[in-house]
Amino acid sequence: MPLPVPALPEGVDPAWLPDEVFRPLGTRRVLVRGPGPLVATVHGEVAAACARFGGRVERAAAPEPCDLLLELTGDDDSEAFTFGRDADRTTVTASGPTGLLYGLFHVVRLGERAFAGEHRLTEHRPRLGIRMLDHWDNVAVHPVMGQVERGYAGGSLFWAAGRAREEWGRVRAYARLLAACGINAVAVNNVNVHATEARLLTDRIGEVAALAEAFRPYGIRTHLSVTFAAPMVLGGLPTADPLDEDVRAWWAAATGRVYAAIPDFGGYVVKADSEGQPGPFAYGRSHAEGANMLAAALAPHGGTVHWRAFVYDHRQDWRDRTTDRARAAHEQFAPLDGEFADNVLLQVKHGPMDFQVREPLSPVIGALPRTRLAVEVQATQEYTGQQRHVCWLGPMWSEALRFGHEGPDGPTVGERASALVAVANVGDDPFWTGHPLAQANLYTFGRLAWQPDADPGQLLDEWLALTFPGASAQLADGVRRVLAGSWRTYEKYTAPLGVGFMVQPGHHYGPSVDGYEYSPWGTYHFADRDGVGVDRSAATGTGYAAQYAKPWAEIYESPSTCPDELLLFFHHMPYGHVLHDGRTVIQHIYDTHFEGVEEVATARALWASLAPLLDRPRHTRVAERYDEQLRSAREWRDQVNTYFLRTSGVPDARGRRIY
Ligand code: GCW
Repeated sequence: MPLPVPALPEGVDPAWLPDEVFRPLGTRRVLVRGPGPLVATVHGEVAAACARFGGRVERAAAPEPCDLLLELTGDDDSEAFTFGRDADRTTVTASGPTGLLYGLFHVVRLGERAFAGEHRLTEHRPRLGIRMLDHWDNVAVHPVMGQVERGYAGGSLFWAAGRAREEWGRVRAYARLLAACGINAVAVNNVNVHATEARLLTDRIGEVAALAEAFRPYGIRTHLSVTFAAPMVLGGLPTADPLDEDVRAWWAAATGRVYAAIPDFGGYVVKADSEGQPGPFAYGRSHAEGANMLAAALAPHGGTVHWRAFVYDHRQDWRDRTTDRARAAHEQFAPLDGEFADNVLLQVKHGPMDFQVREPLSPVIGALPRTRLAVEVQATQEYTGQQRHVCWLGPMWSEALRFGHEGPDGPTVGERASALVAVANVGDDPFWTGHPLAQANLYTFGRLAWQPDADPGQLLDEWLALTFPGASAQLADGVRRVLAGSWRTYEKYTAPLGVGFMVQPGHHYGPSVDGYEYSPWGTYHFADRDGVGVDRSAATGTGYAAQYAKPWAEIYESPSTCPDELLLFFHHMPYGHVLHDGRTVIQHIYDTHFEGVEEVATARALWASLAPLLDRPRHTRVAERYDEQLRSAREWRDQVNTYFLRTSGVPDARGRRIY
């Protein structure tokens, strides 16, 4: 029986799966062969397309003439598929059911091209086995963080005011969108696990199981964020010491019950000893001991621990120049290499700080060759405009994934990692992502997780072709132009040369140059009348640069070889220092802030010109956000430029207005 395609609730945007993209497939004769529930999903997709566009779907036992054959040839857990076409038939085969599903969406992406000419038989296989979204969704509304921590797209798709939201159709439609860009894992609650959320592990596991049921037909495994203190807060034990036998038994039993409810459960996500969350330190145990205890509970069931490496001191004294937040994760984790169990993934943010618009690659990624790694990026735009600004992050993620941490010619991060994880950017907003153009971030993330060395520009084009099927050249070109350079534009009007955190504390939106300069969270620019930036060299600074392997340790150590865009992350430089591009540091600050605002104004005008080519709700939503983006960009420009004019006393060489 075909599984019916989930219907989109009234008014909800189809994102990159509008009906139209199924036309090429839906007008043909399609044969779907193979048993099992995921084949029923594929069958349902093809049946819906054919019902709409006049084609025919068949489920024959033996091969028959057809335009498209989708065939499951085995029953393994491979996600790979082959695609090819001879003179008159297109064929997709897979030895595992999820592979067939991905093969179907490959055909959808190709559109008419899948049915034209001949295609040499090619195999397609995801580079990363876990392609995951972490939802920072709270079950109960948090008094400060709301329903979704750092959420800019409305409420949670999963939870509302303390309980499961039970809009299963919408969750299934979401699962379908995720599968279409290759995502295969979802964590359904916030890594900051509050009291209500903690119980999802035990007496409320049924709600998680219901979500898992909605995700399963699209090949997505469900994960849960758990609190390290669960044996105490849920089990009534006096300790959560990972080496205590009762604690270990408690986790083993609790995990057994999770698998009884959700046989294909993915595993746990854990934020421990980080920003106030409990962890193994309280018992004098290491992160490896903590992670391995959970790994032991999950191993008999095939589950994985995502143990986050986001560990640093958030109670620093700004007067103490020896503590450097950037160093913290490497200090904690590098010595533990080789100690983690096989089913532990150390989940590392791509940069050493916290999802700023520009950071170097985290040195943790190169420091644990014997540890499996998950690299974490942030699709929710906490520090990149909060989905009020256009900021397509594809190029930033791609740079991180293509970075050779042992040197430009060595293995890349994409080759080194076992998983790619993004903090999700969706909510119950009709456009899913608040800003309609932020859908491109979610799509690009999924596709990069499948193929980390993909050209992000091509992925953007792919997203465009699906989201705006049949778009005129003017529309496609316009949308591409407003997105393609938007990350660099955002960087220009916000944070110069690798300085981060010049944001308003707490909510992190809008400029505040000194917002974190004297705070316990520990991030500084150290601007004074002579210069700006953080000396992280080994020779005279915090020593952070030495956490990298060669050649990076040497490249970052010296201002003469450090790339300009990271100069102030690694060095405290005089305002008059001349960059590789010939400008002084101070002139770079002024120029980029003026340029950034101009680029936003240009993009806004370009968007306005697309009005006749787009549906009203989408165009209006983006146009309104551009008004706010332009206002905010001006505020950034004027605060940053004024701050540095006052601090340095150096006038703008071009005599522009600074306040
Ligand atoms: O960036 C910080 C966010 C916190 C978040 C934390 C983390 C979930 O401001 O809201 O907490 O990172 O990644 O754990």
